[in-house]
Amino acid sequence: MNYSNGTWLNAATAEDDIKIFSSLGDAPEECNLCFALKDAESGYMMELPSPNNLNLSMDYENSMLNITASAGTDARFSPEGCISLEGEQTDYDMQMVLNEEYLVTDWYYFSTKGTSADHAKLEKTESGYILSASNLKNIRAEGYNDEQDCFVQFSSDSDSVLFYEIDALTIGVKEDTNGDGIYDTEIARSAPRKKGDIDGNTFINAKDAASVLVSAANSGAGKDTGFTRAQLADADVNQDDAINALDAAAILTYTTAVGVGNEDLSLEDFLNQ
Ligand SMILES: [Ca+2]
Ligand SMILES: [Ca+2]
Repeated sequence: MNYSNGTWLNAATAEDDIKIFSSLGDAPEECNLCFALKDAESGYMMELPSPNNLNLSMDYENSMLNITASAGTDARFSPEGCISLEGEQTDYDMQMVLNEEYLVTDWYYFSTKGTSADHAKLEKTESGYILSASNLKNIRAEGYNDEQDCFVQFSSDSDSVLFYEIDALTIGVKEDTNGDGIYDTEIARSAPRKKGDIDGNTFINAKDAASVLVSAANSGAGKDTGFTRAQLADADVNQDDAINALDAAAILTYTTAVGVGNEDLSLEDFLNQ
């Protein structure tokens, strides 16, 4: 469990043996606590005595599962493709990277990010990924492979949703409205990616600029950017490989230009003027 290139030095010798070691980095935040596990086909859980920052990875033969949480108390991994988390009003990011023969969609990478949850579970099924959580407000999900990257953001009042593939570029989100276990009602789908449209609602506006500023501030303070890979790509509107106030300013001046009568002006054309 947890990433390390030095696992072979710390091989566990029996199925119930767990070797604990740490990988060394130049700074304290680069030092990982690692666990060498003999039995790589079992589920594993980690319980913490009190809510804490978590960043855990589990390598299975067919998948790499990852959880990050701001206030997690219990994290579980299953080799069947299931990640679950308990915590106290925790923000979370659950990711799955799957080998080709194990895929259920066109995307080998799939992640969901949410906030303020006491429990959350992401499960791979034959029809897609099911996310169950105590709070499904403001959920972001992303799937990608080497060719395409798709991203969807939505809120739901239900207990769980199904993410499924509409086509290789489109994630659909369905609710089970009558609780019969069949996800029947589409509530959101990903839009084609557009630079500057950070929340993916097809409009480029001041809200997108504000989120770029928040993300840049987080990054400057050494925190997670809060953006998915697709959002990071769309946030760098001036394409200088940095996400900062210049990008936010470019979005704002563009929205102003559109607002004063240049409705058909694209962000790309605006920046090239
Ligand atoms: Ca937008
Ligand atoms: Ca930039």
